[in-house]
Amino acid sequence: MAQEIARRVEELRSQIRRHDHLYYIENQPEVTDQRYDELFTELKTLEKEHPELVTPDSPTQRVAGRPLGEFATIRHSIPMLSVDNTYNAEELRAFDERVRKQLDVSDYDYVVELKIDGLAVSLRYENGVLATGATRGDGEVGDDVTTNIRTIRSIPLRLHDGETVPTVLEVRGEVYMPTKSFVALNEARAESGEPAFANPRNAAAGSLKLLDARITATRNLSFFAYAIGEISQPLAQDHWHTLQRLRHFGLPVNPNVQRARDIGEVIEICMGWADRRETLDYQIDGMVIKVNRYDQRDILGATGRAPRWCIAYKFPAERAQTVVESIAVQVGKTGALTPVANLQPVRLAGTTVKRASLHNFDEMQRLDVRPGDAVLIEKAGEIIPQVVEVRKELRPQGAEPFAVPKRCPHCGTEVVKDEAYVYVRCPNPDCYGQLKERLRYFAGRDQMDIEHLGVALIEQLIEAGLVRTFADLYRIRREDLLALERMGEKSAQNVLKAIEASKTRPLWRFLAALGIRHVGGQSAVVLADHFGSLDAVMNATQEELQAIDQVGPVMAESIYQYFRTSRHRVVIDDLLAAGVRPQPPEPKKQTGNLQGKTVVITGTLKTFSRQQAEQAVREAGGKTSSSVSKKTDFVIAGEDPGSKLQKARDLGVEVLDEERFKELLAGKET
Ligand code: 3BD
Repeated sequence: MAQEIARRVEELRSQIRRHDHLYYIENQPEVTDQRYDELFTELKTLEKEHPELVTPDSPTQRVAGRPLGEFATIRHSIPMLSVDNTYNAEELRAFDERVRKQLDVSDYDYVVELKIDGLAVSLRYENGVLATGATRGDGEVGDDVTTNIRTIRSIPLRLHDGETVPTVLEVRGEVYMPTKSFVALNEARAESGEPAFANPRNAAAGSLKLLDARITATRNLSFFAYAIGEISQPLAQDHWHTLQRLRHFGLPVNPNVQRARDIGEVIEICMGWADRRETLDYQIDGMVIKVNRYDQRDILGATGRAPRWCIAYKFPAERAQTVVESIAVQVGKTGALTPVANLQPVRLAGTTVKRASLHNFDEMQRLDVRPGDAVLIEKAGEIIPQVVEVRKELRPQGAEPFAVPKRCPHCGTEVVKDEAYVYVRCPNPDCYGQLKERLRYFAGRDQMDIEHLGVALIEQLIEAGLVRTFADLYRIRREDLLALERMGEKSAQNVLKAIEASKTRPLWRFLAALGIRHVGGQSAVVLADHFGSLDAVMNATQEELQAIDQVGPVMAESIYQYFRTSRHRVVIDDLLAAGVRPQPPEPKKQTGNLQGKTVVITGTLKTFSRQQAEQAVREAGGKTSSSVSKKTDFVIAGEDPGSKLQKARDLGVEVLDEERFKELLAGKET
């Protein structure tokens, strides 16, 4: 029993980590927020019942959503908190009970806002001028996306002067992509063979975190303000009037914000919007309910990471019932076989759905989906439909479980089961199905970005026997192309030009394009920046890889093994021989205030966890060490510092308190 629980805890952790990675790093979530919350809640409950199982690396022990690393970072002077979720009226009433009990009065009111499906950001205005824009990140530290923020037309670069603007005004709000732009963007992506964004939030995040702000400018992002962060003098006594003031400064505040006198009104407003959400030209995924008065907010305070004066109500995801006509097996670029349900077409949230992902065979068996079953489907973040429930009471007689394939449906090779990753895979590196997916991915917009090389052409090239490896693409001749159906002179030229242009893509694109398991675009950027050259990445040891902040043991092993496989070495040599020259990243400017300094941290700090403090040192260009020596430049001493402080004094090493440390990070001279 105890063993079973320990196993379940580990399983939950590994699933949550995987979903975190898909969500935060790759921007490609696989499950709904609700499913994620379920996994997280189950883990939290088990850990509470079995505290001996809690480990420091459990997902419950940290705040998710670290910055991605390709931008400079900004530390939020006041942390950006999260909001707890509720899913029904009963939970909303329970929230109100807690508020009433703690306030011990009945004269309080709520502000009810739409929950915009976007990305939280912080905008800092200094003397009325937009100084910086940052993503929420993990709530403490976010990415500096000022250049991209400045392309958003609804964000004023200068606040209106009609009223006196505070010297420092940090506005928090949501950057979002209007539905029309979101649909158009996904259509364009589908046309060029790129994966669709799962929801407007991912589209907004993906667009805001582009390294090239010129592309951000084409994405038609917009913004709504909903809170203030740091401020030099308060704007009002309550949230409602603060929002009015922000509006007067020329900041976009959502016009549908409402005041409610009690929880009954709150619930009425929430349910009303659940039905009317289609009338908006942006997507909302719920409502946010906030106690209005600041003095009352102060009484309520916050638990760890969410204020007690605020709660989100998440709309139930739209569901539809239909029938599984058959289950098909797809092969991915790394050979993973995934089951897909072919459905009787059904309307769901604005589109007709014919297929739904079953993710993997474990998930298929967990749900017990069988051909012929009546199922409920739901759109994960509004776009990718998935089967969430089987109506077993409606199961037709004789509906048999779908057997996990023993052979690859494309090449017939016997499959192998990958215990750790719940995937069944085709081990044949020459499998036609895999080859097609690998090439498609290689040429995709987020990898080598070869324009005009879509799926149809890739299929033609493979079938004509012209392409079997990545490098073959670079050996295609004009007359090869002209021999293909539907290929004119002009198109052939365009294709050749696009292929030629891809030879000098940045190293990160090259690394991403190889299709190394667990390495997506963001991880590739991290690897390229860290190692600086293809050779260095190829020769990195597992320890060196794992020492990188955003590389976990699974990714480290995957990368290490990839480059130790002779077949992959051949692929790379072949690409280089064909003239591909991945461009090393531009060296980062060395401007940190702790450049070249060695720092030892001892004792407990008030505003940083140990990890955060170490990260701050690294970001400022310094190194941390665990022991004090003559080479130590500074010792940062928190509360209960212990023997390291004494050692520092003995050796004459400079000792800084937390305040001094923060000043140093902020750029003040020592
Ligand atoms: C919205 C926090 C507080 C200022 C904390 C009360 C969690 C995303 O329209 N108010 C809103 C919306 C989001 C908010 C607050 N009001 N926080 C709010 C919000 N009308 N979406 N959020 N966020 C924003 C978050 N993001 C990523 C990971 C974890 N949490």
